Amino acid sequence: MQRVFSGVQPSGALHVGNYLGAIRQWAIDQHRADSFYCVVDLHGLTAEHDPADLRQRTLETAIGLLAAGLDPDVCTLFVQSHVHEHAELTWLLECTATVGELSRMIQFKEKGDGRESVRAGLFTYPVLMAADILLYDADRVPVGDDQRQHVELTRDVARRFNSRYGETFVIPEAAVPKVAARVMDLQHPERKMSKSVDSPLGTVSILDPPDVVARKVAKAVTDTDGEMRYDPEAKPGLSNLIELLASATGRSIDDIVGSYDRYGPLKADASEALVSVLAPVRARYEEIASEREHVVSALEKGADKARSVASLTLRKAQEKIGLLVPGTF
Ligand code: AQP
Repeated sequence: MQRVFSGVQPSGALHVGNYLGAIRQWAIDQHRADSFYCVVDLHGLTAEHDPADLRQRTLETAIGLLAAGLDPDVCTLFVQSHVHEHAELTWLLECTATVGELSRMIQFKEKGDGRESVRAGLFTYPVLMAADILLYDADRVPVGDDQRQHVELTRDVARRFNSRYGETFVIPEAAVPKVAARVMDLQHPERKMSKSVDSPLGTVSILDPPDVVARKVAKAVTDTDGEMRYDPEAKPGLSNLIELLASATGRSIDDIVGSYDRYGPLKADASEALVSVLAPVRARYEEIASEREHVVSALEKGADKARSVASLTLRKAQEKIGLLVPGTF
């Protein structure tokens, strides 16, 4: 059976980009593959954060994932810091990755913006992500387009480790959806929708009530030429709405482009489609949030299962790289 791994940072409220670009697929994959999903709270330390907020958001993100359809009796859902092997394997991989390849990571360049005060963890974060994936022998990593480069790095580091120290890691593949792989901010369609960027009208949370979704979509920035065309370069705002409608309904982009000649009706249908895709998630969120003990016990069970797999991979990697592993000498 194929193994799947993916994670989400508790860096803010989950948005439709996270849901359509990644998490919706996770809920499908859990029934087809041995699936491990993780709230990557250690990644949440890479930017300015408030400790109490991080704790709260970690729990809320886990509730969001359960609301989005992850079933803890079917998949393994856990919090990254509950499995210490993630941090330990990271060191071995930091001694395998190079400064040159980490310097080429687009997300570091964008988020770091050349500032000296940026946390070192933001620079090495893709190595922690490589450890997340490799610990579980994942064949496939369902992610949005922004994480494609990090999965590529994971592959390079795993191949390098395997060729220097002997077969240790499974080489994973990124699985990126055909549409909605990079949902753009509704107000600034030249940049992606982001949890950590303050854009109240540009970001649609998975918990936004229908009237709020409708207002945000109605106000979405498009263009003035009025020509119905899918062209992410020249018409990013309109193309984003077309992709949202396609992803939420399963309709093809060509079909959508051929069905509208004005932006207004397209916006109305996109907002209706988003509202209906998000309705069950919103409804489940309230229910799950009121059963806190259930969430805590699901996460504990998930961490136990994750640890049982991760500890074996870590031990194998420690032996291969030349550490004197207790019990083996
Ligand atoms: N705008 C997006 N469109 C499609 N997919 C997206 N993802 C993120 N943003 C979009 C995918 O959601 C999964 C979880 O994301 P993450 O927690 O790893 O965070 P991120 O990729 O850094 O993006 P965010 O949500 O915008 O968070 P911040 O603001 O903290 O950077 C991933 O599979 C991601 O590809």
